Amino acid sequence: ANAKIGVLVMSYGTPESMDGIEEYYTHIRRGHAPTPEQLAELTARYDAVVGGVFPLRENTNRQAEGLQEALDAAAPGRYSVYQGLKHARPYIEDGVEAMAAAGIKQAVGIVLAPHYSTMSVGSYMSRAQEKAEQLGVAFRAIESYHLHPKLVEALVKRVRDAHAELAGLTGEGQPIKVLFSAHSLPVRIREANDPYEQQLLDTSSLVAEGAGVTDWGFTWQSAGRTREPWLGPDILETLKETAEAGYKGVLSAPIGFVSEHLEVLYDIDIEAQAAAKELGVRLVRIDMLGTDPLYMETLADSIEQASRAVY
Ligand code: FEC
Repeated sequence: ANAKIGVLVMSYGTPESMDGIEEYYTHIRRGHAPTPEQLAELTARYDAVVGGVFPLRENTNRQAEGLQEALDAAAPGRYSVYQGLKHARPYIEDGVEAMAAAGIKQAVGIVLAPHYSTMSVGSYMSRAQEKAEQLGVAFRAIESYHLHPKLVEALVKRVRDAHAELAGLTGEGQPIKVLFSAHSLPVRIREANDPYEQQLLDTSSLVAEGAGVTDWGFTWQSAGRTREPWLGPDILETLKETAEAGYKGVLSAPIGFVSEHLEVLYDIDIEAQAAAKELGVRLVRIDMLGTDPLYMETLADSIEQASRAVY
């Protein structure tokens, strides 16, 4: 029972360089290469925010290191952290292989995204589970941690701070709307009673309550470019309605994400920001969690609880 426990920390993954965008996009599309137009469009989005550097990789590396430190503080020597990415190297399967090669027999998996959907966390976990089974590693999945008190506390602080900043910009007495958001998914997740939407609403309402915010809503962002219907309304639509209702300030709280990457730096900071400007509305975004100790402790606590239950 005292053997080392492997911790597979999983994240979305990002290309390593501009040359890697096509391979990455093909992986996201389950082996179907994008058309030249699609590739050019995605490349332009990366160019607009990162100009050759992909912040998600560095952010995930830092979070994995921060988690190792938090685990070492809680239980010295007991856990060893490995990375596994959904759409880039080291892939989820590579992470499980690295653990097995190090002689690890018991593992816990956690995703750097707090809310569960069959199409998000569920698909990370089934890939990890399958590889672990092949290699004889016991694997326990942590499905969500969206109501962990420390996660909520970290988000409450960010909403409070950004709300105060925005109130300073819009001026005394101007109405401010807080818009929580997360990555949209195809509407068909509803057929399987997927908990994703409810979990996101639960986090939003706890954070709003903690921050003393009563005027808030939830909206989707970053819907994929496919032919099937995705969950809406999209943040660009919601921004327009909010402006039309007379709001002068919007606080963007993308609580489905935990670090700065394309879906935040482009979809919120460039695209939604431009739309807000056009509408005459001030838009301020909360800081992302990154390696906030409260977030690292959220992950470490969840891992400790899960591993104590089985190992
Ligand atoms: O910074 C970066 O390089 C990566 C940013 C990034 C994050 C992210 C998170 C999520 N996604 C989720 C679901 C989908 C589904 C499709 C899809 C497509 C893309 C494309 C890019 C992309 N995603 Fe992503 N996602 C990020 C980036 N995502 C680029 C391809 C171009 C496009 O459609 O915009 C559609 C797949 C298909 O075509 O069938 C579905 C979910 C999350 C949040 C949870 C998580 O982090 O796992 C859900 C970050």
